[in-house]
Amino acid sequence: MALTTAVHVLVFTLLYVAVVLGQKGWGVTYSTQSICALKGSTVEVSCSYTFPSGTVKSTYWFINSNVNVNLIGYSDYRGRVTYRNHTNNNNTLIITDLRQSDSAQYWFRFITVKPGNQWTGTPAVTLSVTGLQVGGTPATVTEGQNVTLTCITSCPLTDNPTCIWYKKNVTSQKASGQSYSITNITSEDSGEYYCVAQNIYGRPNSSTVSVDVQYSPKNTSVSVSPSGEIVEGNSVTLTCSSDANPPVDKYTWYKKPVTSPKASGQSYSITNITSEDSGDYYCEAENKYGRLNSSSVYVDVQYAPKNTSVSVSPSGEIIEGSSVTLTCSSDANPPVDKYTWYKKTVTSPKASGQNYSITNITSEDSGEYYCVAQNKYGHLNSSPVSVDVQYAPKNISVSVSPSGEIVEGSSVTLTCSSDAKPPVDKYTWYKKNVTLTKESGQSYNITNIKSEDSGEYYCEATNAIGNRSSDLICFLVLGKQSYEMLVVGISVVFLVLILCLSGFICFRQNRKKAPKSVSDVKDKSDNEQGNANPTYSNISSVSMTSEKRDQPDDLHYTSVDIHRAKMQEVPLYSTVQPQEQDEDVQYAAMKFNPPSSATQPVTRRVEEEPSVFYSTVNNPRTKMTRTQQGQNQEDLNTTRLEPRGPEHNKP
Ligand SMILES: *[C@@H]1O[C@H](CO)[C@@H](O)[C@H](O)[C@H]1NC(C)=O
Ligand SMILES: *[C@@H]1O[C@H](CO)[C@@H](O)[C@H](O)[C@H]1NC(C)=O
Ligand SMILES: *[C@@H]1O[C@H](CO)[C@@H](O)[C@H](O)[C@H]1NC(C)=O
Ligand SMILES: *[C@@H]1O[C@H](CO)[C@@H](O)[C@H](O)[C@H]1NC(C)=O
Ligand SMILES: *[C@@H]1O[C@H](CO)[C@@H](O)[C@H](O)[C@H]1NC(C)=O
Ligand SMILES: *[C@@H]1O[C@H](CO)[C@@H](O)[C@H](O)[C@H]1NC(C)=O
Ligand SMILES: *[C@@H]1O[C@H](CO)[C@@H](O)[C@H](O)[C@H]1NC(C)=O
Ligand SMILES: *[C@@H]1O[C@H](CO)[C@@H](O)[C@H](O)[C@H]1NC(C)=O
Ligand SMILES: *[C@@H]1O[C@H](CO)[C@@H](O)[C@H](O)[C@H]1NC(C)=O
Ligand SMILES: *[C@@H]1O[C@H](CO)[C@@H](O)[C@H](O)[C@H]1NC(C)=O
Ligand SMILES: *[C@@H]1O[C@H](CO)[C@@H](O)[C@H](O)[C@H]1NC(C)=O
Ligand SMILES: *[C@H]1O[C@@H](CO)[C@H](O)[C@@H](O)[C@@H]1NC(C)=O
Repeated sequence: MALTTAVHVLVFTLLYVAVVLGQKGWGVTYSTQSICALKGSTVEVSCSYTFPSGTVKSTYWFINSNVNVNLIGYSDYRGRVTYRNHTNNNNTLIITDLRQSDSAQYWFRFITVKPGNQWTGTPAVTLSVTGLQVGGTPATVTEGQNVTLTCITSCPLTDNPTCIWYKKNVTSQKASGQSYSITNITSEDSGEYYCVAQNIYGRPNSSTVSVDVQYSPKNTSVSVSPSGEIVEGNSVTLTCSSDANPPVDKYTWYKKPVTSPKASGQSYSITNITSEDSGDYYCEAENKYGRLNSSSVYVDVQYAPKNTSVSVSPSGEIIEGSSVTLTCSSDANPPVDKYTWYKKTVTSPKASGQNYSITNITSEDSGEYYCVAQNKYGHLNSSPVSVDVQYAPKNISVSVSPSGEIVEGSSVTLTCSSDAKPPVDKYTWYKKNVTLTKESGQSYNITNIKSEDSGEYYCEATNAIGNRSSDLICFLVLGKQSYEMLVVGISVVFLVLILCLSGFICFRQNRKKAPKSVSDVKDKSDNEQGNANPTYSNISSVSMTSEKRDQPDDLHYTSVDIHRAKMQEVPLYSTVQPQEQDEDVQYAAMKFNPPSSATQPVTRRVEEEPSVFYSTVNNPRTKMTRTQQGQNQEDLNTTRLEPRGPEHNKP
């Protein structure tokens, strides 16, 4: 079967078969009796003939035992047959482009001039025309196998032609030789192969053979459709593709980090996708030769901010003066690109940025805060957090009950009030600078009051943050008998006041505003040194005084003293010197109620006395020991005067 014999002809290796010579010297000798030739090639058959005498008239070849069919004129062989006459009674038949149908028996016949003298050489020459075939292809070829292709014919060829191997659609030759071995075959070796038997008479080719190299999945990959950004609510399809032969018959989907299958099928669709669907997806492709996982594809589901919240740092209570940072956090994809801060009830934003810091926080900063987180898909408000600024007591004041004059033997209640957060948990009462240790409630009761109880009182309010003291409240206890004098005193004072307001009595002071703190007072005092001289407006109190005057200074006057450079006091005097005389000391409670409270560090007691307004009624028989100026009033009836703030500044 192998291509071991010559492709075409035989002419040169004639084996002159002993031919039966005809009677009387007639005979034909063929060079061979049997020839196997390749389809498409050329065959030559020779013979020599003998005859007793005479001259040969004609020679020809015929087939199919039909002596009347000269091959030259036979349509099936038209153009493909040539006879070659040689001189020494030698003849050759040449058939080109052999066809399978040329397989037949071929006879040579010659005729001499003498009629009836003709001869056919028998037995005939047998010609077999065969196709070239490729053998050796296994039923299935898988990658890594060794495959040998062989050029084969159905009968032994008489020559050893050169076989050349070609891959179809690839024009260059792959190899030469009867066999072609492909070791460690790969998918690229798939294709159609044929061989060509090359010789001088032609290039007969073989039929093609298909080599189909099968392999397990390769290059498994995932594609996402639609491409581009994926937003919550979208539908997304993942498609698995893989190069495999035979094609993939099973796809399995996984989502990291879970290793159990999530779905099967070449496509995996997620409708109404949510942020929980974000993650790394990959697929496994499988055919009968194996399986392969793709690399993973990250599905990034984007969404508007969620779970916006505010945290406060430091946590715990917030004390006035400290710093607080509010931090907004939100889950968003892409991350929040804009944070806005609001305080409830305030419509305009307070700040922007993820952190909002309030330094030196004050009680006005107390309130509910929230933030709004925004990315390109939307925004979300946090729920509000409350910032509750705590502070030491402020605006501490003392009220006296009952109001009005205090007469010996009556009862008085002092009540301390203040603004504090958390609320005041302890009140301490002082008389002058002496602690009234027994009394620590918000109210301080004095029953059966005596003149010794006169004095300056103040309270100190304490909460968890600190403590502060009220201004002094001074009250004087009136003797019972001086009540009438008190009435007179009050009348005088009111008169004086009315006169003042009417412009008869003028005084000026530059005190525009109550000092807020001790240091403020000092500053003001320094500035106002030049104006610190007392201004007196004296009037003759015609209606109130009698004709008799006992003393040179027995004048009726209202004095206003804004001297305060040294003592930080702003006393206002209204001094009336009546001529009546009473033995008893006559006091009226005076409330010192300057507009501000001490704002010294909360743990320190305010040493300086605050502004004090005095109104005194001069009484020659009594001695007012508690005078701030040490001036020459000897006898005073002091009455209560409620300061009216700015009104005192009016000319
Ligand atoms: C016929 O002639 C050819 C060429 O001369 C020669 O090679 C061949 O041997 C001859 N055949 C016979 C049978 O004599
Ligand atoms: C293929 O041929 C190579 C080299 O001839 C040899 O090493 C290898 O073992 C063969 N493989 C198989 C599967 O026969
Ligand atoms: C070879 O080429 C022909 C035509 O050019 C085409 O039809 C055929 O599919 C090709 N075969 C291969 C295996 O590429
Ligand atoms: C077979 O081919 C594969 C891929 O080209 C290669 O990795 C492998 O080493 C080869 N094996 C042999 C035995 O040559
Ligand atoms: C073989 O040769 C014939 C004729 O030349 C041609 O038609 C055919 O396509 C060839 N086959 C191949 C596989 O090349
Ligand atoms: C793998 O597959 C992708 C898509 O199917 C293709 O673009 C790429 O060229 C392939 N790579 C290889 C090495 O085959
Ligand atoms: C593909 O991944 C899955 C899950 O991790 C695993 O069970 C399987 O063995 C992997 N397949 C291959 C071929 O590695
Ligand atoms: C999509 O999912 C959300 C949350 O699960 C749901 O509220 C909404 O109705 C769904 N929309 C559709 C069209 O199914
Ligand atoms: C804090 O605020 C108070 C009142 O506004 C101010 O007096 C004080 O100087 C501020 N302290 C600092 C450190 O800014
Ligand atoms: C009270 O204050 C006066 C003068 O301001 C002072 O001399 C005295 O020592 C103080 N007493 C106490 C107990 O602090
Ligand atoms: C003080 O007096 C008021 C009313 O007179 C009374 O309600 C209060 O309980 C008294 N406080 C003390 C501490 O005695
Ligand atoms: C050889 O040639 C053929 C045609 O080419 C003729 O038909 C034959 O008659 C001829 N034979 C001889 C003996 O001349």
